[in-house]
Amino acid sequence: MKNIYIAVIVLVLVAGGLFFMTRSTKLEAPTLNKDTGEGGVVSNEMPTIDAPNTEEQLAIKEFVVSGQNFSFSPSLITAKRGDRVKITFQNTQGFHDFKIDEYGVATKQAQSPATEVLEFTADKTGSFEYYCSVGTHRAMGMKGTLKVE
Ligand SMILES: [Cu+2]
Repeated sequence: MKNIYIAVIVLVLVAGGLFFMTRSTKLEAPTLNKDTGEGGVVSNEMPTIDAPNTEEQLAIKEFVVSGQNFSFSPSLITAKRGDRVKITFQNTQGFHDFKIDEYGVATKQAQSPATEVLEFTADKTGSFEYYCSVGTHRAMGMKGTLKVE
C-alpha cells in the first residue's frame, strides 16, 4: 500500500511540475506584448515625417517673368537663402529662353507664345544674372538679376 501512496505523490509532483512549466510559458507572453508596444512607437514617428513637408510648402516663392524683344520684365527678383523658387517664364514676343548659369536652370528656346516653369532651391546668396541665350539677345539687354539674400 505504501508504494501506491508514493506513486500518487510522484504523479502529483509531476502534474504540478507540468502546470508550473505551462505557467512559465504563459509568463513569456508579456514579452510579446512589449513588442506590440514598440509598434506604437513607430506610429508616433509619423507626425515627425509630416512636419518637413509643411515647411517646404511655406517657403515657396513664385515669380512670373515675361520675355520680349529684348528684355525681361521684371528685371529684378529677390529671394531669401533656402527659399524654394518657382519662376514661370512667359515668352510673349519673339524667340527666347530663360537661363541662370549659377543655378544650372534653363528653359527651352521657344517661339512665342510659350510658357515654361522652372523650380529650384536658392541655396547660394549673391546676385545672379538671368538672361536669354539666343543670338546676341543678352548683349542687347535681355537680362535681369536674381538677388538671393
Ligand atoms: Cu531672346
